[in-house]
Amino acid sequence: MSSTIKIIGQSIPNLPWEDRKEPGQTPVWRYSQNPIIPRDLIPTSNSIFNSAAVPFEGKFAGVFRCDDLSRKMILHSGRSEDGINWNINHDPIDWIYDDPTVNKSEYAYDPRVVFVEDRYWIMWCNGFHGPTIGLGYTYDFEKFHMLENALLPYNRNGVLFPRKVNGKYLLMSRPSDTGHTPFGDIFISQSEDMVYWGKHRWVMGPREAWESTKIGGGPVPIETSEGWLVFHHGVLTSCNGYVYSFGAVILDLDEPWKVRYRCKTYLINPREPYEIAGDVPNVTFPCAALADAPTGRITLYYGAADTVTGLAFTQVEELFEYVKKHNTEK
Ligand code: BMA
Repeated sequence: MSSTIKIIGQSIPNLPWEDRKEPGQTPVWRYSQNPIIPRDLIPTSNSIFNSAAVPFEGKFAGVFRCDDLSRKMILHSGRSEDGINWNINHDPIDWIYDDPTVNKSEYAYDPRVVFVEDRYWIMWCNGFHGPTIGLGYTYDFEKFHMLENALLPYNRNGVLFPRKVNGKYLLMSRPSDTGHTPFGDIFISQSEDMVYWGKHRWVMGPREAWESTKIGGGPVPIETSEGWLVFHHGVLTSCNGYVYSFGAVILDLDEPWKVRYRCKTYLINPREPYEIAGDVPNVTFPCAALADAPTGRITLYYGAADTVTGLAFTQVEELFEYVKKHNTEK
């Protein structure tokens, strides 16, 4: 079927994929073999979740949140032939940095990875007198360079766009507090050099019940002929604690702080056993998406119950149709 909505991006012929087996309530479905990454894949890991994968040299590479057995949150790199079965380095990423002040990283979690211009950029929640947005890069997933934190504490869910827009790099973020933040809107900051970030723009705040406590960016935005496709997580505070689901919005291509369509319903919410039971029950938290332009297929990596990692799939045209049909007016 030829799609009227085009993904502007690369072809990933070996995209991890599984056709939908039965109809569902939303246009996103889970991989039948979930979770793809068990909590103890490496000897030192308590849990491996909220992690990022990208196509790399015809295969796949990624940066993984591996909380260790002392429950420290640490980033490790990994490689995969098929995007499903991963070899994660047993040693954490050993960052190269110029200014020793920069390496004051008390903890690191929830990485995102994106290829921009000539290298793979990594953003994560970095402990620097409170959580903020860490920034680094690699060319080869062997050597990793850490730069200055992009923003001041307190901030989480830093997500770079895959290209400059109107001459500026764009970074989504979610200002927060020191703890389990009970609020949160998404903003976009702009930079000419990946060092100084300003011209902050408000994008959106919580709206529907499933995301009524706070929202935050998920995978790197996907460019399409109709706007930037952004998956975001949303949190509901139930009488039993936080519930993390995820949904989607379509942002304006030239001014991405303008929301074109916003899906009223979640796309995935915690309901499978590995999503509702784990170190933090009831969490589905996407941090990466692979988009295959020729077919419109999108594969999402998401953390489940802060313990393991799963895959979910969608198709761009079906997704846009659903988002537009369930669009919420401001
Ligand atoms: C958020 C982050 C995520 C985590 C979620 C649920 O504040 O710490 O990494 O998945 O809480 O615990």
